[in-house]
Amino acid sequence: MLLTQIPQDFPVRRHRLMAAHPSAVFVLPAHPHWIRNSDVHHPYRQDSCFYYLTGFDEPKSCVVLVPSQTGSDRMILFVQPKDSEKEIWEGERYGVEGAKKVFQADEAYPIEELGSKLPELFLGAEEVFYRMGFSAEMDQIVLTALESQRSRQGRTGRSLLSVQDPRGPVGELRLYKSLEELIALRRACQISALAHRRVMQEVRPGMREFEVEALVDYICRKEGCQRLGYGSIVANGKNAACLHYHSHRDVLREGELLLMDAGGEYNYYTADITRTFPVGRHFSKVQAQMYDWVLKAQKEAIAMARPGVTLPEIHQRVVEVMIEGFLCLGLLEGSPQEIYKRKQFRRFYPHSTSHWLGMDVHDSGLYMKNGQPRPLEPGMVFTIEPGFYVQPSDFEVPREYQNIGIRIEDDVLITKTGCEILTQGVPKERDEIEQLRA
Ligand SMILES: [Mn+2]
Repeated sequence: MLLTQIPQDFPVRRHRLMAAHPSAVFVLPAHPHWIRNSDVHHPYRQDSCFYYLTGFDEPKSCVVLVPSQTGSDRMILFVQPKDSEKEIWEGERYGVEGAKKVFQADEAYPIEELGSKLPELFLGAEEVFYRMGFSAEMDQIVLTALESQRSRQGRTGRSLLSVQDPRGPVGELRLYKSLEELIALRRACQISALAHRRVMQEVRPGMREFEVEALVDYICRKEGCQRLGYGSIVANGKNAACLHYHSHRDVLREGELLLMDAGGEYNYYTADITRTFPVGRHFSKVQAQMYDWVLKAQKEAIAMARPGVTLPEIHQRVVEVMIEGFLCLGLLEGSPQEIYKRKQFRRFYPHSTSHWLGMDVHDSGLYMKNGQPRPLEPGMVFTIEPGFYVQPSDFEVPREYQNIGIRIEDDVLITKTGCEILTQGVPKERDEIEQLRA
């Protein structure tokens, strides 16, 4: 079903971007539609930066943002033209007219005309934002246009065009979530929390990991998510020690823990939640001990999240708590300072604690600014996800600790005074989880 109108957020974002770069031209192609085999494609999802600026979700298109001397920047959309024959197969298109009428493009052309129109659009610009290496075909079009423009512009005394990655400036905008974005993100988080909760209630020994994967996918979509924001991780027992585990063919066994990392995507914004719970009714004693250290680290990290603090500071505190846990359980020996300095904690906690979250699960935005970790500011959203993993190959660990991987992950929004946990709706206290499992 085609839209007849889109929200005003999109033009507002474009104006903000162009106001920050008044002599730049932005060229952002749509995400390629990857082929799975022969003429069958993978499901399509628009590139996040492209969507953020346009709201346009068709493949084989390109947006060009052009400054103007009068101060009113222009959007030119290159799109797939209407084609009744092709639309029978691929679905209805907006076409050139729809690009102008619905998406408020100042001009729109068939995508085939990009190469011939681009040189004139570069006229008067001082820099071009284009992601070099996007695709051989697109690189060729942009490079040819740049070269033709450079050869003309050289004699005018104007600077030659430099090329930069648009994900820098667009990512900077995306890092601070607007009220409209937060509505979508909150919804994604609520739905995903509900899905985690239900999965926690429904999982039974003997189910397959991919069955659980289908269940979380179903609940998220049933509740209004268009898709999941990333490939879920559903890992029983020792599989949880593999951080990006995806084969999902194993069977859930009584007595082991299930780690599920999954998040629904709502209107292009995704949640990112991990919970670890017993496949049976209860945590074993060792599982509970390990779980409590992860939970303690996670809570301390959340308590630290407020404006001015940095992600490395939060990570450091998490690592300190986890080292205390590894020492307490007798899994490591020595002084905490030495273990920290030699990074020996990485044997059981090999990843970092946080990443930005938004349209992409690992969202855009620089982690460092002027060579320093950037202080958190209101509007930033990120994950807090400490873990504790015993690798199956780590035979030096006592037997009862083997085959266990635990992670607890929530999403937080930095507010003026602290943070708001967006994924409150899913329990992480052991007794609450065991209640659901009963
Ligand atoms: Mn995550």
